[in-house]
Amino acid sequence: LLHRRRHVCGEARHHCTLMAEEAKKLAAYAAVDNHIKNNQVVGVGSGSTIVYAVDRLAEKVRQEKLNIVCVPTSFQARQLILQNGLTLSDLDRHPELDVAIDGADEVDADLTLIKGGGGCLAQEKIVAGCAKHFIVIADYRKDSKALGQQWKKGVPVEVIPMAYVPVSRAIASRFGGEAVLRMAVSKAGPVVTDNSNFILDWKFENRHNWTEVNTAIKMIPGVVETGLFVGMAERVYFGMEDGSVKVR
Ligand code: ABF
Repeated sequence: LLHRRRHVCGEARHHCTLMAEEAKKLAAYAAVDNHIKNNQVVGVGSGSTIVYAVDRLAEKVRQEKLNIVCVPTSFQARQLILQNGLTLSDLDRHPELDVAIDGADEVDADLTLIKGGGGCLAQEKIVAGCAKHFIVIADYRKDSKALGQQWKKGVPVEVIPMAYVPVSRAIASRFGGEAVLRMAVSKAGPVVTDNSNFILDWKFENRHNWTEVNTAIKMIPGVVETGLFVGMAERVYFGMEDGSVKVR
């Protein structure tokens, strides 16, 4: 039965049971219902969980005739906004957002996030940084006491292509572990971000002070952004296996 209920969702990298999909939807709907109000500028995240949030947002806009402007965090988010008939904008026209909603790969007890498992992180961090409130939506598998306990693929780091080898060496020599160039599923070449950069996945071995590590990695020449979101998330909605929503 479990086998039959398995399906591929969002991106090819994800194989989730139906339960996880339902949990994503629960979290997304709760966040939109609690945080979206009329006349807001809303940052729209990337990934598979945000798809449910945009569905709900579009439904609310239609039913309640809300005036909402959306700023995307990726090409995928831009397409979602357009496909759902929502109003598309950008940071030129709306550099201050009321709220940004986005998914995450892992959330620890301090609301520090790992993001970028799906390849989007730099634009996500920019948009979240412009928002008065940054709200995260996730299923129960992302809920963690300490980073690395749930998400085993490491911290994504977006790098300028010519710098990926020196950046990888610098991260490993300074913080241990290894920082591996992310390859496309086809293995034909590296994953290329929306900003035409590469991604290193830093598989760390120890517990770290994430504020310090994030700052130090960002200082390495060639690093564009890290997938560590420290002190940014205001609230996280987890859709749980039992059908409840946990808010942290
Ligand atoms: C993006 O989507 C990424 O930053 C994060 O890695 C991912 C979460 O995806 P999903 O909702 O599919 O788990 O926001």
